[in-house]
Amino acid sequence: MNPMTLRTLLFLLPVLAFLSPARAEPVQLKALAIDQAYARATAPGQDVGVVYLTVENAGKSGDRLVSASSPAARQVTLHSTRMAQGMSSMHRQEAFDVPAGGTLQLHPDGLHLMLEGLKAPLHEGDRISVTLRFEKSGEVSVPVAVRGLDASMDMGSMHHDMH
Ligand SMILES: [Cu+2]
Repeated sequence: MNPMTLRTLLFLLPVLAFLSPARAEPVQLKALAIDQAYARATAPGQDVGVVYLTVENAGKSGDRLVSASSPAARQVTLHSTRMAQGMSSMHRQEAFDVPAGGTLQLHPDGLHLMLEGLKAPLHEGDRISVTLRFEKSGEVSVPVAVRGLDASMDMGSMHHDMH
């Protein structure tokens, strides 16, 4: 590699890092760091979406995620997914615990935020925002990247009539 190419590369590296959506900084709210927030793209006609994220609690006391909202949806609810007799179903939760020194992890197959009454379909590459409200730490708005349909398990096969 000639020195000119190397210099060009070194110049471009910070730019590329900045452009990469995977390198989004965690959002800090007091002792909580909210990270890896993403939603799944929706199929035409589908008016519900799903959001996953992690909340790391560096503090000495536990907190609870008690509600969420988004300009992209009529309402956002807290859900858990359960398997029973080979069928997965979703159940509404009052709150998600964020243990002291621990991590709340939302993921396919487990806890998630449900976007209900989507105002527009979610397309891969879109960015929406979700506001999270914690019992003690207060509220914060986090950017949520929309990933493709294969970014998580097939939520489309789930029963949404269990709410
Ligand atoms: Cu759900």
